[in-house]
Amino acid sequence: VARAWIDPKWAALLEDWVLAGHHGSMRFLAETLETRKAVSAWWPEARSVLCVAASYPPAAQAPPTEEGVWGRVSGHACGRDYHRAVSELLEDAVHEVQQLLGVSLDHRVCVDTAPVMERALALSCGLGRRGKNGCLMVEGVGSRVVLGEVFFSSHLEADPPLPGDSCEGCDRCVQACPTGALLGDGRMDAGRCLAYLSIEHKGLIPQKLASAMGDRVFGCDTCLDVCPRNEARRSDAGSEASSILQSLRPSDPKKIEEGWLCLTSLARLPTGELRRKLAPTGLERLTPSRLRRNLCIVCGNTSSRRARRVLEGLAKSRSNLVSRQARQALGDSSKGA
Ligand code: B12
Ligand code: SF4
Ligand code: SF4
Repeated sequence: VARAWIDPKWAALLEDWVLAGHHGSMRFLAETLETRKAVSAWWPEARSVLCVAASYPPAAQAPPTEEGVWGRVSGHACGRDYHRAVSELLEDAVHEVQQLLGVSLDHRVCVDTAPVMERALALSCGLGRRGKNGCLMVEGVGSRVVLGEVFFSSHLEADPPLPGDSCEGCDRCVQACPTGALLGDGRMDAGRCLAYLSIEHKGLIPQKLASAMGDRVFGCDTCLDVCPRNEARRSDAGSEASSILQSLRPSDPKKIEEGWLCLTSLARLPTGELRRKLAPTGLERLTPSRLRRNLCIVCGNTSSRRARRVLEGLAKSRSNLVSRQARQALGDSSKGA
């Protein structure tokens, strides 16, 4: 449990980060800066916050053996959309407590759904420590967790932050980042981060960064995959692991659960069907044209005739973004001819 209060050192850090332009084109971060710096600016009555971390297993590292061009999906986006899944869990928990106590609690649930510094709140009550990859690391669990909060207008006793540094001389994530986005002290230049480019960025992705995307079609897990603190969960890859999010996953769409999307099949889907297929998952956040843009990039990074045929089709897309990204990828991929 944390106080509904952002430590001024984290508020200042966020402000400096935005002023330095490290937020890339995520304008919503600059526009909500003042609100993020103080919980009271978002909800003046908030006094306490229950902070939770929901773990998820890593996505399968190898693509399925079936034929096709496969795109890698980050673990946090496999299966059911975590924003909805964790919000429902938290609402259910509050409901149960209210029933037990026979009271009505004035509260608000947030799972990446409100302009608050979720990592700062989790750090302040000792839910975990900060890694050099910027992520909150939970003792014995690692950083493959998503965060959620229940804000209350009542006072609850707050927990203290954890002492110590969990990185202890390690800098594997900083070295492994394919684009050098991690600055080494917990900060990142989001404009260079593949998670940002594939999920948040709306425009064309320049060829140098597109090449670095490799087979990633949604998000990037490299700085989580190399972290020794995440080793305990590595053997769970692609299995029916007993994590909170895994237990909430529906059986459809199967391949997204395993962490891979068949791009050759997706490329053939009309927009309406594409939307329907992705609606229950975290990939819903991508518009069909941004998903097709990412698909072009992965196909461009794949040396196969099949990938080239997909690109030739998408080069004729009515979406300016998709056709430009496809043409850029074709220009770069004489390799597949
Ligand atoms: C914008 C955003 C992004 C951006 C920018 C990420 C970033 N590092 O700032 C992009 C699109 C790149 C992104 C990527 C990912 N994201 Co994101 N993202 C957010 C969002 C909406 C805001 C984060 C923010 O304000 N960033 C600005 C920085 C300055 O603030 P901060 O991260 O809170 O800063 C803390 C630490 O990074 C650290 N720190 C940062 N800089 C420095 C510098 C110094 C000197 C020190 C001492 C400390 C320090 O301390 C700060 C204390 O709060 C949050 C949700 C939320 N509302 O908080 C989710 C959130 C941070 N993302 C999340 C996830 C899961 C991811 C990905 C793993 C998804 C993926 N696999 O593709 C990647 C991870 C990339 C990474 N290494 O951070 C989770 C993180 C869970 C965790 N274990 O920490 C969050 C909390 C969403 C959630 N509810 O679960 N994300
Ligand atoms: S998510 Fe990928 S690109 Fe972004 S900082 Fe981590 S390793 Fe680098
Ligand atoms: S890889 Fe090493 S430096 Fe990076 S977060 Fe994990 S322990 Fe810290």
